[in-house]
Amino acid sequence: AYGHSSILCDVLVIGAGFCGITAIHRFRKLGMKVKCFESGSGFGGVWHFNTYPGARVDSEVPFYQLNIPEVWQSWTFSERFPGGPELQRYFEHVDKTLNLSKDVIFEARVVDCSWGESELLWTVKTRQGHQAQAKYLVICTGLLHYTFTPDFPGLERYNGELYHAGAWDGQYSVKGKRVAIVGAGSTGVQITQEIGKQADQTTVFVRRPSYCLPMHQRQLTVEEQSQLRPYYPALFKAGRQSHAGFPSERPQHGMFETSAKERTQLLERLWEVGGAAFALNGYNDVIFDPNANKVAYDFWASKVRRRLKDPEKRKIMAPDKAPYYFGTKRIPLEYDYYEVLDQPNVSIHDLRSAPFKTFLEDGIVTADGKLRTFDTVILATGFDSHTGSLTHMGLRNKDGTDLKDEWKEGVHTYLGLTISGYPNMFMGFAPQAPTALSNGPTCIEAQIEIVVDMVHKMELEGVRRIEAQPTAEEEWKASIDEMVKDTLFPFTNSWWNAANVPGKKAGNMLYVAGIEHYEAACRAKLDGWKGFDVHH
Ligand code: NA7
Repeated sequence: AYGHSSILCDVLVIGAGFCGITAIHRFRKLGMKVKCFESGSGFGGVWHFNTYPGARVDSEVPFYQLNIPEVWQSWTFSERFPGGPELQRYFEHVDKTLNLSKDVIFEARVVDCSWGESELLWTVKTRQGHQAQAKYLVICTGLLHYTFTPDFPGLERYNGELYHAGAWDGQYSVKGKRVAIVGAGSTGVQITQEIGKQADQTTVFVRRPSYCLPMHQRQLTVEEQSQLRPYYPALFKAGRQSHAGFPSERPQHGMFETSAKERTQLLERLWEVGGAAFALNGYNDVIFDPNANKVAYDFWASKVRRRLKDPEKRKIMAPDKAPYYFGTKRIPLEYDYYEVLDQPNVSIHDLRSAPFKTFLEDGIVTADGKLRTFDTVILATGFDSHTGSLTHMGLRNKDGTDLKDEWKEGVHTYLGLTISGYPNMFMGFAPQAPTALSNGPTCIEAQIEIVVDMVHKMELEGVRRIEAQPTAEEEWKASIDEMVKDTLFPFTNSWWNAANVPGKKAGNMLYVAGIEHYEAACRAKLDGWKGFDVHH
């Protein structure tokens, strides 16, 4: 078709970020013929597409990398929390080391996937005219691929520079410009932290503030990484056996089973460690008990308020009463976000007190009647999360129904790895798994190892077709909903529960009990193929 010959392979992987790369590598090791379609022009997934100023990972070295010795033995990061450009270089190193490119077709956006029952093959087509057939389809398209732009009144009229952070123009400079940034999630925080230093005037439009934690960024030396490298296998293993992918230790007791003095000492210590320590190693009841949660919020707010001299800004970014429970929405890391916000040439507009009224050709009017003009508007408004990539690729079940239509009434998966109606199809880093609550590469490694083991088991047992049972999906959903039920997560809407896109069926998308439990739960099903229809 269209001048491309059809590819025939054992495994077709879609997406070449951490997940797709892990899949290509592991299936190759099984001796299978693997090919990959990637919509972008390079490796890295979110790191390929999110090139906005300030893009940086919030997971610290050494955990945010592939647990593949030939890759990590020959790579050194320069910072505790590596930035976007360094991560892109890392992916080039991965490509070279594993010789990946020969099996990846870039600029190949999948638009059609259909299952052929007679030949037991998936046929996958791309917008650019490629076609592939494979026994197994492994979808690694990530949680955050399709950008989300809210339906802001008059936005189409605005004719200054307009960017979504997820589709940044690398050449664009904001020097001397008046810039609006909409959004204060992880992306909004990172972009504000950089753009606020470069632009002439910056206005940040905030609906709910993020509860940012101090990154305590620092340079890493070659020597300290050489010294740590022998311990990587043990560290990666400990990550796999942990909740979030980082070895961590929480107090065994609740927040109120200790004296106020000890409590404050622990919180102070974790604050000094920086990164996600305050969230990961603090008291577990913060996520269950509103009173414990309030203590965490008040501690956080007292730290942040000190860094904002402007009382109005303080009120918006760290209000007296928490606008939502601490830790129930993604916690970004920052280094001088609050100092940047406090600059006189940076203003904050509180969208809760005065929402957008309309965008004009050259600016924005808010409900309080204020008109502000801008050269540039940057939307850091997030993504059609969890399902966006899966529902925009013409992925059809055995009866020809598009997943897009099937999931309108809600997401269903089995183990977060398969979907009933989609034989011999697997997903990594998809809904109903520990994904967003964990260190990406660790969760991915656990999931892809399970998928590879399933395929290996099929091959060994002469199983030609497996398919998840709808009842098994219902049980899976019930079990993960049960886990979240007593936590404070359901009280907060965000992309974590797919509630950030109006009209989309929201709900729990996460396996909140952590990677170690997740993996055990999945593996327990493999013995005897529990929950699967199996055909030899
Ligand atoms: P997020 O976390 O979904 O943040 C989106 C931001 O945009 C957030 O501040 C939203 O406010 C704001 N937003 C979204 N819709 C609107 C409307 N209609 N009006 C005003 N403000 C709006 O996306 P990010 O790109 O920052 O981060 C995604 C993940 O990437 C991140 O969690 C990391 O894991 C990496 P809200 O908070 O909903 O009030």
